[in-house]
Amino acid sequence: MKNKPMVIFVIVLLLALGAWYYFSQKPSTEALDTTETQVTGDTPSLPAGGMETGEVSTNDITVGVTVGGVKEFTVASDHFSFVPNSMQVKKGDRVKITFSNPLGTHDFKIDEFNAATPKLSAGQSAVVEFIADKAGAFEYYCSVGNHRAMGMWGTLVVTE
Ligand SMILES: [Cu+2]
Repeated sequence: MKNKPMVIFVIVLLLALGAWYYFSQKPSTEALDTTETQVTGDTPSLPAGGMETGEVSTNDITVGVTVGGVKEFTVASDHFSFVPNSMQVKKGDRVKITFSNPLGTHDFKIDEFNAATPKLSAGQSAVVEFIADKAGAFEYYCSVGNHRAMGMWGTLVVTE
């Protein structure tokens, strides 16, 4: 078996080339490592003013998405709070709010605009739509039990 060392040499050479090829590709695979923050229903509840994910902007005011002239928001109950807990629109805007309720029994109300969902059970969602025809800061809240007193409210700011 005279050429056995030659076979081993070729195998080692191929392995070395393979390793070199693998490691030379590595920088491009690492670039895929930047995972984005997912917005899910189970973000832990934080005291007012802490969220930095998804729709909630860094200054904690959510301005919504404008679709066909309508300002659209999605608000979720999160234990005894709303996420987001602050929204902003302009006077005269038509506002559409989808309230989703993953857990417990809750509703969503803004008295000043006669906007209210029915009381929702876990897993339900409902939509309210109204025209923000006056400027100011208005509280939205849950009217179930003492939820509002427990902190289940937020602020809709209507600017001029
Ligand atoms: Cu509630």
